[in-house]
Amino acid sequence: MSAQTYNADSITVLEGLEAVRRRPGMYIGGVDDSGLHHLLWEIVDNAIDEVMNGHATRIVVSLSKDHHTISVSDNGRGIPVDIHPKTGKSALEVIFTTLHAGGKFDNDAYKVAGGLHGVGASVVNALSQSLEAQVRRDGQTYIQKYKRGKPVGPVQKGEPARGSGTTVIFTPDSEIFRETKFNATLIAERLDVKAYLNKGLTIQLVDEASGETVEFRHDGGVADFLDSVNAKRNDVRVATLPFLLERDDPAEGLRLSLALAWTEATDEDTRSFVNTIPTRDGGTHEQGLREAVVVAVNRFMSHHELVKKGMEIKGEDIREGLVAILSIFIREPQFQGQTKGRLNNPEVRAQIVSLVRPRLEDFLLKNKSVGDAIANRVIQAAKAREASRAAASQVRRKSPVSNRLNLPGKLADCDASDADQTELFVVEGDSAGGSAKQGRDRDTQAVLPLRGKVLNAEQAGKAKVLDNKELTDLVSALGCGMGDQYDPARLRYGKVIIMTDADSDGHHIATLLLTFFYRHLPGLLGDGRVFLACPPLYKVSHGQETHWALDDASRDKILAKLPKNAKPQITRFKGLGEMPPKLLFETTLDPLRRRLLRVVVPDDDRPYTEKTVCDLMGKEPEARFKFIMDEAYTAKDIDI
Ligand code: 2B7
Repeated sequence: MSAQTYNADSITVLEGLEAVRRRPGMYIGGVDDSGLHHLLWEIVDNAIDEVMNGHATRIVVSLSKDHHTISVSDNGRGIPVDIHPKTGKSALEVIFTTLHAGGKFDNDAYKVAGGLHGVGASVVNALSQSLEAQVRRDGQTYIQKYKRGKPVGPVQKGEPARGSGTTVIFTPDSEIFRETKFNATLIAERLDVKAYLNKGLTIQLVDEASGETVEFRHDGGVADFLDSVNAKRNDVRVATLPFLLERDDPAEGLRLSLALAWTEATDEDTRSFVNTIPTRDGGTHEQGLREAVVVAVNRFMSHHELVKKGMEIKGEDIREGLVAILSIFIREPQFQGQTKGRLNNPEVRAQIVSLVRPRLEDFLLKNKSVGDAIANRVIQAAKAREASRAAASQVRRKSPVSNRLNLPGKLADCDASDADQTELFVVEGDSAGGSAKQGRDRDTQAVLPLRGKVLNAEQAGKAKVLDNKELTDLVSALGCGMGDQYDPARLRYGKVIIMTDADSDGHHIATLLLTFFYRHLPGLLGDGRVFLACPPLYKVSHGQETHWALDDASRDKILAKLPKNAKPQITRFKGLGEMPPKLLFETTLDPLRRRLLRVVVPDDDRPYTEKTVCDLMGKEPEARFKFIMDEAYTAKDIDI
């Protein structure tokens, strides 16, 4: 390239985009499935900006047959294409090829600075093997194509256009991403939420693979969103009437939509959004909401003298079972945290308190039966908290963690005490427990056999969980406490390995354990400490060769590889207990030979995870079984 065409400006441009390609994680979090979809969210968010500012009403997302290419269209103003006199480039090209191009082109109020501050388009372009931007403006179509972030040619005039808008078609780069196939279900869920948060917006999702088009439009806004969340969670509301608030205060620079309902659920589920960006880690707006709710309900309860003497009501009691949708629009959101999932604007907290608190209080006073139902729910929560505190202190007294003598009797502990080296096998049944105890490496491997089925922690309150011997034994063995008393520093084992039979009973027990961890020891999952062992189901012997198969499919694969007239011996293990200790060690316990699956909770999409746990722990055992089969085998194999 000659010096004339390759000027200083274009060098910085290339350096910028090269930096994105060299360290994509810095911009989109990673090159996994979540990073791949992040590209799409960036483009969709640019279209949503046009909607939020009142210039667009319609977005169409279209997935190609192979799901490797995606197109997004809006009917907004169309990205400007005029030439910037200094650079000699069109605004369109600048937006798609330079970092930090945001802001200059757009003085609109609610900009989705979802972490990338307007550089989304160029980041997506840099990480796409090909991208095409089409603009409809002033009766014309303008097109520019790019490869890996670099223009293939100048902006070209295309067909005459009716109306205005922007279309972006891109194919993520397979050199960058591990997997480049878009997930239609995940996309549909996200678009559905966007439609709830922008009343009057129509979003279409076209899947060319199935030929189906789904349309998302929710004129009921957050009120309908709350209904759908309640339905998906199988919530039982304590009062039929939800609290709804819609406010637009241009002077304060704040627009707010809020829907609240109290339910019989034992968790609190707040889904908050800033300029339609999910704020998974909360922030100042959620703080404001919490404060407003706690003060309003407290004042209602004391106004009607609903709290008996001697009973203490805490904020957490008021928030138990609360399901909330909070969507705000502000001018200059500042996001914080690793994944930019937390709102950091300090002024927002007080703005929300002063907006929500008096109106919620007024609502409760005017709808006394709703207020009473909520008050009863709060009192029930306070009583349950008291009961579980009493039970918890009992458990602690029974088994102080520092004292090995107080570990559960059926635990076969290991000799080492350094959690970096130790592992706890949680095993189904005494007979498998016996095999594991004999076969293990006593130095580093401990075994805790479970008798019978574990309590379903999804359907039981904390007090009941603390009453369940299998679970309290497990917590005592782990030593790290549970719930808000979880302390990773006291964890006695670095790996917690669930080892159950490879049948549906075994899967069920593993599921119940995972549910318990998810609800009461989420930190353990978050720290990547929970694993599933993979015991074989078949042994295939042929002459001197021995093969192990985890399931029918891998058995068939092994058999297919044997010589045509081979007569192999096939042993099917009915359960772990049938396996001699030495074999159990060789196939499932030995760190050098075994396969473990690490259980991770995708933090990409909280509602999705929640839904999975709900499905998983719903009435149908089939759904649970399917979950374990699907998730365990799609989980990454790890080699230890
Ligand atoms: C900061 C950048 C990204 N932009 C504009 C105007 C309209 C517009 C956009 C867009 C995604 C897929 C279809 C402003 C903003 C660039 O400057 S981006 N529409 N849609 C979009 O990206 N959709 C704009 C002022 C006057 N006229 C147009």
